[in-house]
Amino acid sequence: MSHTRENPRVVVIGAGIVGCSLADELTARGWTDVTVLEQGPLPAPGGSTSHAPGLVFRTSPSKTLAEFAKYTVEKFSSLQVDGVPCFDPVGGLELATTPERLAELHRRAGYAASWGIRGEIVGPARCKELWPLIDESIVLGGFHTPDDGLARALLAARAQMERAITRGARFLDRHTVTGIERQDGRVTGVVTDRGTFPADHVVSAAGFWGPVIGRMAGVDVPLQPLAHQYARTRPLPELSGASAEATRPILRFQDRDLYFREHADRIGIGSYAHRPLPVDPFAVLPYDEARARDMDMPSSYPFTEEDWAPSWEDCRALMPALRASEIEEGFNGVFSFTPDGMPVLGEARELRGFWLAEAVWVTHSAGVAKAVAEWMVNGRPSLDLHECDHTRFEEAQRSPSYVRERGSQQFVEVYDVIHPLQPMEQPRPLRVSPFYARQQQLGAYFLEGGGWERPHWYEANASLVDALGPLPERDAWSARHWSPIAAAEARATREKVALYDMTPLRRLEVTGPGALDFLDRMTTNNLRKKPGAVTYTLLLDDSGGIRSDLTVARLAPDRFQVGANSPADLDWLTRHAPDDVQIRDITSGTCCIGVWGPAARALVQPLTREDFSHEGFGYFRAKQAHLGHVPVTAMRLSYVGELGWELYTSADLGLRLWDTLWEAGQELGVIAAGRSAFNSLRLEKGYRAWGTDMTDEHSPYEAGLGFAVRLDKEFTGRGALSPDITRRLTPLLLDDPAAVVLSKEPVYVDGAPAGYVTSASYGYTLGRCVAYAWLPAGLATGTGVHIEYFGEKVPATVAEEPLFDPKMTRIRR
Ligand code: FAD
Ligand code: THG
Repeated sequence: MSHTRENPRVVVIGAGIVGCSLADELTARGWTDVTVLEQGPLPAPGGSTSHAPGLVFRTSPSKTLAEFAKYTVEKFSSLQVDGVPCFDPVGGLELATTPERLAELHRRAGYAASWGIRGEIVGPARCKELWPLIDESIVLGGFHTPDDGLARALLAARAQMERAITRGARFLDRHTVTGIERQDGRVTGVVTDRGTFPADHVVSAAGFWGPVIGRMAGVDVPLQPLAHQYARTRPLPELSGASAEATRPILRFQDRDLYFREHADRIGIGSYAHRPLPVDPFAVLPYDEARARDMDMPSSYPFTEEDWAPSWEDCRALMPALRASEIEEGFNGVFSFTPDGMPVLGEARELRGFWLAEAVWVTHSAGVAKAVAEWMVNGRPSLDLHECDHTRFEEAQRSPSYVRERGSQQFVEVYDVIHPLQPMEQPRPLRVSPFYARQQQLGAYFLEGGGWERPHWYEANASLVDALGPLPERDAWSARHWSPIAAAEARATREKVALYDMTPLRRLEVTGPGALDFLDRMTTNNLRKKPGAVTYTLLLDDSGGIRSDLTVARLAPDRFQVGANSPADLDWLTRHAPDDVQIRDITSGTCCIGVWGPAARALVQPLTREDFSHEGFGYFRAKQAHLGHVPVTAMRLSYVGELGWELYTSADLGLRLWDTLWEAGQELGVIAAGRSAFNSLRLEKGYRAWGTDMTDEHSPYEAGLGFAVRLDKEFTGRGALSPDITRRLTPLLLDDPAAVVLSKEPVYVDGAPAGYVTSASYGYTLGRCVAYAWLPAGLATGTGVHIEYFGEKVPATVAEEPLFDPKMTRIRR
């Protein structure tokens, strides 16, 4: 097979910053047969890179994006063209003019500390010192990041292109890709207006043209191009004599959706304040036609004055010197927005050998290129990319209207203060479980995840709050998308019984004569058990990183139900499955209720002839049963750490199942409970959430999941495992019973940042906030640490797991 050859033929589509960087990273790894095809003229072919002002702010709530940006800065700092460096470390400054923004800047300072980015909160006087043109009387404070700065995007593209060429790459401009050739589900070549290029791997680095290239390949590229305004002032007398391109930090004024940089004696200003201006990528003009119509380039549309006017007033309020100035030139420049604001990366599900490196900012470009090159060459990137993997989107999140609506919303929200639990507003509701009508009747407070409406608590339980006694007061931020009702629901689950809608939990059906061997080889735990067994097991990659944690129920000799996490699990298993194994995602056609609490057995047993006693239906066992009229698959396990079952049935019978359980539970005091209580209960039990607490960057031993690894069998990733660890997913309890943190806050050991919080929730049973954090291994139980929350140092103590019910007496009875 040609694609497995030592030096495979790679065609990269697009010579923007991403394509150039990718050619450099691939050739650096020994893949030197790289052809970059570009429709426009080099070195400024007319895509988004050709007019990017190149601001690089590295801080992000996403660790992965921060890592991409750190690498970009590091790499561009080492590159120059004709003596001009490709990165200018002028620093970054974000301004707050409202108390909410100042709080947000503290939070951002926390992300920076968590991800290893230098930065500090500064007062208005220091802001003025850093940017003398601002009116500091409207500024409450700023976040200064001295190592951020300006990327010279076109120069960096050129430097990387030239280096790639010295290693054997070729760049062909004025070649427009018109088709993708394929055979037997694999890409074989790229068709252009000037001939066909055979290829073993093809990468779409076509920027906002991604959907156009995608259509040629039969591959979904969920991004929406939108125009964004950028303008330059006339020369300002205040800046006259400036010889350098820029000396002051790149500047953000998020309260007005604006950013600023110097262009010698002019100021460049970008705005996200205007209405979304979506662009149809299929209707973008070719380079020469755009030029003929007086456009600078295909990605640059005429400046719409009316959209700019309010922002110009905001600019002048911030920088009074601008009152005497004017805009000299401006344009509406196009780039990509995705439904969740993250890039779209990875090998296409639909076509082997066809890769995506799409929706990438200049800021993240080199980091993305490195990760994609590693992925192609080594089979695996060295960073956790699950937030960027194109397989993350659910079927329901791939429609063009979804991508357009969500992409536009990302534009609108780009600088907004977003709470970690804040749900999207549109399109909703998209996916609902069969119990939706009942949930509405009970006053469910819905948040959204994966397109699903998910109850976080039910107003119907408000009357239970009084009996709890006083709860600690919450600050305004942690009180958002939270209710004391969650505490009451947690209590009711520990003391009585509650129904949890587990429908969004991903379910795969794996069948066929090879199913057992396949699942056993793919995962870490022993699956060679009789039908009726359920096993908690891990999916590792070749390097021993955790791709997912699963429950595998053997329902029949050749039929398994797998409880999984993201859509990437389906993709990963499907990719590796032999011909005698079939894998089907059954989530949408089925539903699930978790019935948990000490009274769970008393609720369920009278409804069925099957034996649901402890002896007759052991922990981590599965059975088929009828509950009233409803056939269910029951599994005795519980993510909340209480006695009970997950009950699965087909979607059509879901409502009937809910009503049956609800009626039977009335005399037991059954309630419906939501995810807020659920998350609290699972953290008290120490049950990890994949993607949040651990990813493929972590080994099972680091994550505290060594108990699910059986070294006496063969499985993917086994050879790379080592029990020696340097970091550990560490349980913390906050010392002050009234304190809370949320997630991603930095953790300080001996006064220095040593790690970050992954998940946190108030533990209502424990009377303390529980936080899990990645910290150096070997911190003894009882060690005191600090978690930084809004700039405050909150004391916490390393705890011993499990924090709740260590003897499992509540589950195994
Ligand atoms: P592009 O640069 O668009 O490259 C894609 C290339 O593919 C193009 O050259 C195109 O001609 C080529 N191509 C497309 N179709 C075909 C085909 N069929 N055949 C052959 N070639 C094809 N980012 C930041 O990080 N910081 C900023 O401050 C910043 N400011 C911005 C300001 C504005 C006004 C705009 C518009 C964008 C800004 N961005 C910024 C975003 C950034 O510019 C883009 O995200 C980035 O340049 C995308 O790079 P790319 O290589 O993916 O795409
Ligand atoms: N239910 C089902 N499948 C799932 C989940 C679920 N798959 C994905 C995700 N959630 C997996 N996560 C967990 C985490 C912990 C447990 C179950 C699923 C659990 N652990 C026990 C423990 O750690 O003590 C038992 C482990 C064992 O006995 O091996 O219960 O919620 N269906």
